[in-house]
Order: sequence, then C-alpha cells, then structure tokens
Amino acid sequence: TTVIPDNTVLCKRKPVTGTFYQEVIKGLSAPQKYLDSKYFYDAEGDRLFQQIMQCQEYYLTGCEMNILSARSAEIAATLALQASTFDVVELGAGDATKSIHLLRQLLANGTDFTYFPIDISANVIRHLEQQLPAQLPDLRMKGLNGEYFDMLQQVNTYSRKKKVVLFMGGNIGNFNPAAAHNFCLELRNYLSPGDLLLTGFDLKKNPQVILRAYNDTAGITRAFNFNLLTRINKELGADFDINRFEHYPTYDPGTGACKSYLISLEKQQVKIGQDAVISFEAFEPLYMEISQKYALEETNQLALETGFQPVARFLDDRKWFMDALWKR
Ligand code: AVI
Repeated sequence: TTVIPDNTVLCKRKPVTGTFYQEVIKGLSAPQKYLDSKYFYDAEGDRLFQQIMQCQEYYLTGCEMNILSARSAEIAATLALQASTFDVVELGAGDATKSIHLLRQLLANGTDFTYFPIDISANVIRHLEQQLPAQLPDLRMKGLNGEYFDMLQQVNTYSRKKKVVLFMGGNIGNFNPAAAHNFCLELRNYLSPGDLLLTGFDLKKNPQVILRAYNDTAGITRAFNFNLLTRINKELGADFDINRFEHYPTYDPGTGACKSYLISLEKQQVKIGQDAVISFEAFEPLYMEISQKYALEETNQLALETGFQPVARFLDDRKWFMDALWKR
C-alpha cells in the first residue's frame, strides 16, 4: 500500500495468478468462449445450488431421493449379492442426504462396512463428521478431503475390502460425453476387479421438463450462473457487469445435451486482473455448463466401452432418473 501526497491510499494489487486465473483466461480466450462449471461452487454458489435443489422445477434431487428412500432395501440386497464384504466410498458426498438411506439400510442389515465420504470441500467433510454420528451412531466412517482420485487411492491405505463407490446426483452429466467416457476410464483404473459403482444418470424425458429445470421462474439458476462472473470479479479483480449478459439455457433432445450460456448483450470489453482484456461481440455466447441427459441404452454403452459391466438399475417412480449399478 502506497500513500501519495493528497493522502489517497493506493492499494497495489498483487497480480492474480494460479489455476483459477489460468483456466478462466484460457476459457475466455478460446474461439468459443467457455468457463468451467466446477468453479460455480464458492460459498455463494453452494448456497444457490442448495436453493436450486429445493426448486419445484429442478426435479433431479427429488427423483434420486425417491429412489434412495424407496429402494434402499433392494439396492442393499443387490450389493450383498455382488460382493460378500465391502466398504462404501462416496465421491462428492455433500450432505449425504440421499446416501444416508442406503447407509441406514446397510446398518440395519448388519453389513460390516466403513463409509469413506470424499469431498473437495473441507467444510463438507467436517460437517459430515460432526453430523452423521448423531444420525447413525453405529456408522464407522472416515472422511477424506481432496480430489476424487487422490482420495480414492488413500482409501486403499485404510481398507483392503472391495469398494462400493457412490457417485450420485447426476454429477456425471456435468461432463460432456467424451469427458464422461474419460472419467469412467480413469475411475476404472482406481478400482479393482469386482468393485462396484452406483452412479446417477438424469434420463432423457419431455424436453420442456428438462429446460424448465434449468430456467426456473424464480431465477435461481440464472443467479447461479451469474455468480461465477461475480466470483471472477471478486477473486480475480475482473469487471464483468452482469446486466450486460443474459442467461440462455438450451436443450437438444437429439443429443441429450442441456447447455447453459451467458449471452453478451452488446459489444464490450471485460478486464480480468491487471493484464487481461477480453472482447465480446454483441450476442456472443459464453458457454457455462453442460448437464447431459442419457437414454438407458446410452448408459449401458458408456459402461461397456469403459470396462464396466452394468449389473442393475434403479429408477424413480416417473422413470426420470436412474442410479445404475456397474461392476468393474
Ligand atoms: C450438480 N449438477 C448435477 C447440477 C446439474 O443438474 O447439472 C448442477 C446444476 N446446474 C444448474 N442447475 C443445477
């Protein structure tokens, strides 16, 4: 900080660097501008996502809750048939409100297992370690805070048993099909033969229902998208004016790609930190997120081409969402 003669205080901002900065600049400099949706989840993004999950139009959470609350006995029985003993690992455990049904059922069945929730957020793991024992006193658990694959490897230092990996919430949909393929291939490398994966897929359905889920009337999903621009302003010293962009979700019923864009409403320049200036043309799209929807057959194909065997599928009453059980 420098004080100049008229007593104005100038804050010399440290140049912003780091992975977040580099990935933002890379995305905004690409011929088709994009931002990585993994950056949606700062504290405000987490809060907005909680609100999205409560939204009447956002059916995904209710569907998967329906599967877990109504069919945990069936899921637990299927797991027991597939593996005589196992531990449960959850990728992106969040608040475990869905998986708790399965954990409770496994305990009721007398299954001898340890639960390893993995999350990138230290807060989430701390919260789970405080809250879960009160709800499930008999649960043995060990929370792991970090990247999925690093933490999956760490599980091996605690457990020699087969793994049942939970990857719920339709998170696989936030990869485009090629990236989902690569994710499954890489995940397979961290698993051993006989390990199981229970993963959520949002299924193709009436396109209007899908589009409404990403364009709720209360504008929460809109705010969720804009929050990433606000985050870039705060953390990287940028000057995005969100009033000069419009939220534009799309759904292609042929490919199942539900994509969200922010459209620049005018020709404009945005400064990122001290050194970067990004030019937008009028109506130029900024691609924010994909939420890929699948046909049942496409999920089987994904399993088979990445070295998994589809073993069972659990759908909600409306058949809008599926938790698929695959075996490595
Ligand atoms: C986290 N993920 C599964 C959500 C989805 O449906 O793609 C994220 C989300 N984006 C907008 N609404 C919800």
